[in-house]
Amino acid sequence: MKCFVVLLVCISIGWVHSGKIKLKDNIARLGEATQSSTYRLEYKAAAAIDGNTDSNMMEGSCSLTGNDNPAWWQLDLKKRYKVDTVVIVNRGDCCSERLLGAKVRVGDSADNNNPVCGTVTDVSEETIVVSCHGREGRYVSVVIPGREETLQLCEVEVYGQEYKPVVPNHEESDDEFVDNLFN
Ligand SMILES: [Ca+2]
Repeated sequence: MKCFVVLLVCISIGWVHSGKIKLKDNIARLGEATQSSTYRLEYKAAAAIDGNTDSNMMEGSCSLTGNDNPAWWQLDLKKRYKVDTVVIVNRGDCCSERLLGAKVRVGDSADNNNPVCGTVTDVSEETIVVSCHGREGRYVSVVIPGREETLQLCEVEVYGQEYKPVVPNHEESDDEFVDNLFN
């Protein structure tokens, strides 16, 4: 009986733990995505945060803009985060070079002018990892500057922690000290 109870507890803890990991890991899934324009309805911005990393555009899980200057995709995380890593899955069935020069920006401005934490310079692999070293911000953008281009993203994963400001210790004033002494 004891063994059975222990087993049940272990299974319960494991289930809860794995649930937390899923929510904690890829914070992009908690946000809302928009883009400069949408080439066709099935290529909406949200397709890049649907949790499906299939890189074949024809499978319906990639975002695609029109031919814009600049073409951009933006994720609103709804809260400030310290962003450690952004993982981009590029389109795999065609035209991967379109993503060359794309800049990943993180910050609190909704206009895509936040500081750059990485530029795509190599599209030989479908999965591109950009390190943002804990940069703080609510918005994560992928922007192709300086030319007309179509931006295609089959998945964007964002890893980091919610930003918690450090509150300085409250120093007791003389009046508060007297109040606390006699109350
Ligand atoms: Ca996808």
